Amino acid sequence: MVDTPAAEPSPAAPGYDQGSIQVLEGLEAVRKRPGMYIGDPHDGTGLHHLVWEVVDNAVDEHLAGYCDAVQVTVHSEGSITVVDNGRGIPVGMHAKGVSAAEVVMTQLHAGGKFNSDSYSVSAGLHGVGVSAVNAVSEWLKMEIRREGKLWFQEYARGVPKAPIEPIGTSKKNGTKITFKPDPQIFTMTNFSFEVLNNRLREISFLNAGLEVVLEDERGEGKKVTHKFEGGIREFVEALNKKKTPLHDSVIYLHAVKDGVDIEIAMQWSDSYNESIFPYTNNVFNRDGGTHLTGLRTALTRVINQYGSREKLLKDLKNPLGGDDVREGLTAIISVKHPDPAFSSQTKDKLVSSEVKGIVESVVNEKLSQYLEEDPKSGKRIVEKAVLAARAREAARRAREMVQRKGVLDASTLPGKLADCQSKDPSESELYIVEGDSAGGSAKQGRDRRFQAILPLRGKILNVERARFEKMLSSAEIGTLITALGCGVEGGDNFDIDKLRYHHVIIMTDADVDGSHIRTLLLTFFYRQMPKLIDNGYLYIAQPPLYKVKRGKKLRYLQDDGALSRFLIETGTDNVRLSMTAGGTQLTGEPLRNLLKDLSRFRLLLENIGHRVDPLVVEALVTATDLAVGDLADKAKIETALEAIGAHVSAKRQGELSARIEQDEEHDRQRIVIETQHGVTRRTTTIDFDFLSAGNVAELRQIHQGIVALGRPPFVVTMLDKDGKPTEDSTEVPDIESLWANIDARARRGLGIQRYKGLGEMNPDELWETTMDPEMRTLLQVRIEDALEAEELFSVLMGDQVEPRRAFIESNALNVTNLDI
Ligand code: 0RA
Repeated sequence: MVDTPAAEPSPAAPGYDQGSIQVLEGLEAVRKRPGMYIGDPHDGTGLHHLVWEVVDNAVDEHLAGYCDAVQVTVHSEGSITVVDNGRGIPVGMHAKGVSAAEVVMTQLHAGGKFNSDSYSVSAGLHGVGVSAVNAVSEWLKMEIRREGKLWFQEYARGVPKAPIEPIGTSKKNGTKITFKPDPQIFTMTNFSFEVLNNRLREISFLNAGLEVVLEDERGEGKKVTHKFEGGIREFVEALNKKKTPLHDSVIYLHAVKDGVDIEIAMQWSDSYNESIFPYTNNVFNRDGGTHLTGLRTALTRVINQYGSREKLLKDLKNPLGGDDVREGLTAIISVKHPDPAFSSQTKDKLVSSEVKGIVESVVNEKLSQYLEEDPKSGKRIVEKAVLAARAREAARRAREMVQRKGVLDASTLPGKLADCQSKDPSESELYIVEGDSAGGSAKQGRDRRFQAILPLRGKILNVERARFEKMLSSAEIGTLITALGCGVEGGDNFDIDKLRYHHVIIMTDADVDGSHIRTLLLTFFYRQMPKLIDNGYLYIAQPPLYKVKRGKKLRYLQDDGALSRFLIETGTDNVRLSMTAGGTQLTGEPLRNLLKDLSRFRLLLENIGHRVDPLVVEALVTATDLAVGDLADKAKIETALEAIGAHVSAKRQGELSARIEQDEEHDRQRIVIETQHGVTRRTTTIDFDFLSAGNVAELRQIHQGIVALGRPPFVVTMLDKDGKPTEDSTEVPDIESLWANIDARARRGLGIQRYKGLGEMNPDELWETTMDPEMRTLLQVRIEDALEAEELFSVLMGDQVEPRRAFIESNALNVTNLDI
């Protein structure tokens, strides 16, 4: 909550008046209803949206011709940095002694006031600007390089801590924003590398020459750079990487007409799918719109014209249809429009009517020209369309055949299906199970009144790459369609009312093969029965990863996180922690919180350790209180260096040397510490950036909590049933050993089994953990956000296998936690 400043002006930001009260009201509105402004704060959409809002501003700078590099860095404690080399947010004084930058950062929709560039994407999905990001950030730090200076300002929950001020000099230009999404607002605070990377890659494809870097400081650390001089041409090449193109070079059309910039890249391959991705101002339009319609209309016309002129259509009774012309086509159409109109706030569909005609005339003219100039490619493209027209005719006949055979209706249920007794879809469930052995256990363990089991053997056909008829002829898919009873989209006879189960549950192993099969099934449903997903009928089962046994008591745990919580829980049960020096004693919840803090401390240090020497950082946060401001003070730096040296040499042998350099931009010193331990040499730079980082602040905060407990050694004492101390008591020398002691205590007498697959569970276990509606966890599959589902899905399916798996593992079409 933001304090109301009306009665008493905040000392940090003097001069509050009517205007600033309105500002606070605006920011407060965002904090109260974050969903309305930045998207759902609980499922990751809102969280990632914060990044897009800032990145979009950088892209605007690029579109205006001032920025060619953007870097996004995910920090390990939950904050994120976006740096660009654009013009920098204007810093001049605006009305009432407030800088323009502060207005941009605190007033909703303020960006446009200072910006008259013609194309803008920063209207964003919800069109609120970076001030919304600021409002929902626990803290935000902003550095602006502009007019020869480096300007700095910091905010807490949208409120400036002090006016913007120049803190150094710089010859560069640009903006750097670091923010920490507020955990009071976001329950989902974990940035997904995949989600960030996919969108950032897409942004760099859509903006030729813009370099976009994503760095992930969590875990082992990752860094990827995207830069495509060829822009959407390279996008199409990437989409077609695993396909066989019919012509070598991607067809590229570009024109600016009536203030609208149109770019189209296309290439036909021997595949059977149409993949046209329409964008407006860098935003994907999942439902297409006037640009897509214009392109389709013109394509059909140009290719028919060219085909008949070249006498390539002689054998056909009818002209080529749109579907024929587009079979195997991969295309990007990217429109930059100064004032586009959309059907909805989420920009699913472009409705600006003039765009259709503009696109048509561009394609009519330029594609005809292309085909004239490259007749070899032209001929191949037409021949492919002719084949498609013939195949379509054959397919119609084939479909009539299969329909007669009954694959598409449920009159004859497949033998592999163990159906349930109920005929009421609303209470019936179908488990699609990987492998016959798990299928066997599921059949024995189920409640046959309402649960049906369909075991699938091996990998189902990859439906993305196959023609409809071929797919139907695959036994596994045919069985599945028959069991579901509702037909498929491509069969023209899909009927959701005929679906026999309202819970269709995919149950696969938690390994690589299992995730691949799950991906293939999701693709199948996504392509052939999207309504099943729309209606919320598709689920993913969540078998547990661990079985934990103590005596006769059994627990099942979902994942590694659950195991570690369980160990803390049991390890602190009936335990008391006390200081020998007297005073503090901890039991129960406070003790558990201490252990959670300790585990967080270790995790943060471990993460930092991938880049710098963690022992130096530990020394910095535990043995000094060096702050950003102290970097201008030689004496304070010397004192801190001594303390760091002492801490490090007390912990291990090795060399340590330090030097002090000048950090011009921030008008401060920078401490560079070189350490050598065994064969590892490391450099740790302690500077403005390092000391302002969120992880250093959090490490310090946790450490202070621990210091407040009192001095080691500690005593861990077991308590009896009545909470009375027993004889069983151990002294631990320091806080690190406390962790080991509790962990060992927790594991004593426990049998921990890690399941490798469903096959390891007997029917009872499978029922109890994964199938019993009272106990199980199910993930509901949703297609909500166009960007994160449809488009990425298609992009990945045509692409390499690895990222495809990773996508499904980390977001499985925006899977949300349903039960429990
Ligand atoms: C307002 C006006 C101008 C640029 C920006 C805002 C701006 C905002 C952000 C946010 C992240 N990076 C950014 N870069 C620029 C126009 C500046 C001018 O006219 O000089």
